[in-house]
Amino acid sequence: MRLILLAALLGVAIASRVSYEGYKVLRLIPNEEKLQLLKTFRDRQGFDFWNEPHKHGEKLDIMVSPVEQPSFLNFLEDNKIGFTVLNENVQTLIDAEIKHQATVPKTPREISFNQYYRHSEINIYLEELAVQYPDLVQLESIGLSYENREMVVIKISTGGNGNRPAVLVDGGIHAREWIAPAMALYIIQQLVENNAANSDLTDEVDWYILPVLNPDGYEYSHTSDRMWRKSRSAIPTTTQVCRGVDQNRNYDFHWMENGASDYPCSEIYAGEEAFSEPENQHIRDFAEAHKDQIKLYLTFHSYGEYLLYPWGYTSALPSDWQTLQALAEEVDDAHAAAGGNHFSIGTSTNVLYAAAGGSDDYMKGVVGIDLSFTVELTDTPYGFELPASLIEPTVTRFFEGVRVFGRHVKENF
Ligand code: 0X9
Ligand code: ZN
Repeated sequence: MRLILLAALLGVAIASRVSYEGYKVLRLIPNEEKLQLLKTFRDRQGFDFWNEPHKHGEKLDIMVSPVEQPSFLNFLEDNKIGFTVLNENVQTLIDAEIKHQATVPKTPREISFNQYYRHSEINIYLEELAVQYPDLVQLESIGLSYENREMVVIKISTGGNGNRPAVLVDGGIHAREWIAPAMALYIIQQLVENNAANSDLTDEVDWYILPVLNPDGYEYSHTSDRMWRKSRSAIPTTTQVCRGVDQNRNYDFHWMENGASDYPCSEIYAGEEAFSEPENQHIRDFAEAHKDQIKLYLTFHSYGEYLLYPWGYTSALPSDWQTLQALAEEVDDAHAAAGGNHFSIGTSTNVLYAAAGGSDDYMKGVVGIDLSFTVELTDTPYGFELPASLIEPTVTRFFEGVRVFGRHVKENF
């Protein structure tokens, strides 16, 4: 009887997840004219652009539902748009991931890099570090998410009373980019639990790290829809069907000018107004409160292996672009020396696409943190569905880049 009940409950849990059975990911390399045609599919049901339409000559990955595939394939043929199939069935990967997550053993209050962690587990780990390393770690709750999850910044500092230069790091602004919180966690683990080997990064520099900037979306991507990107807010008193805001279009700097949508069902919906999202308000207030100290801002995303710096709202270059470019190149070299691929480096607009209202632009343009970078980790056919076996190689390699960022701050401020 119990077993039947359990099976029924499990059935409900599985049934309530969005299924990606038969969804394919197609990779296209459209020219400018074909790109314009493809953009018309941007907000259509059954289509999910895994990356924004890039400049021509760049790859564009689109996930297409089984229902839409026949007509879309005809469209591609009619318009002579070539493609390769990056992924035959997204659900196969998701099923493997769910199984792996359920079977790999978890040690309470410890962290490893062979699995992804839930938001509550991440917070428990941070609390444990604060207990174990009281001289190195302090926690600050910066506020609650829309669904009342506690957002905790870990401060890693060996002294200096808040007068040392600092690095601000966040991950997980986009829910489905699971490698981003994992990267933030690895930096935390290395700076705290492995401090003896990394003491040069903390002897003169403080670190503020928020592993999950979109906790509601992150949890939703674990429990209900693996491909969720946005926050989970809803506009009260409306019959709005689509929830969530793209938090990386919601910052108050040239908001909605470029590469953002005012349509609530769009994946790049910028929100009813700038800073409509409480999560973004909290990190903004935190950055403002520590702006004299913070010299470098790093925000982790996936995927595509891009090292980006402002601006994302315009193709114009910031006056100090050469400093940003040189530092990114040094980071890239360290990453490559550790066995990683080379990143594409440049401003968001010029290397990727224009998109205003991003956190990187805001931290530089409004808060005044000159050194501001978006890191798009990994470039594999798995896209966001990065198997857990690839977490460790990804985070250990990029940690070599993080060292370069940390040393730069140490040596220049
Ligand atoms: O579009 C984004 O927000 C980022 N790419 S992602 O595929 N992870 O969604 C890039 C953001 C770059 N920065 C700005 N456009 N400001
Ligand atoms: Zn992202």
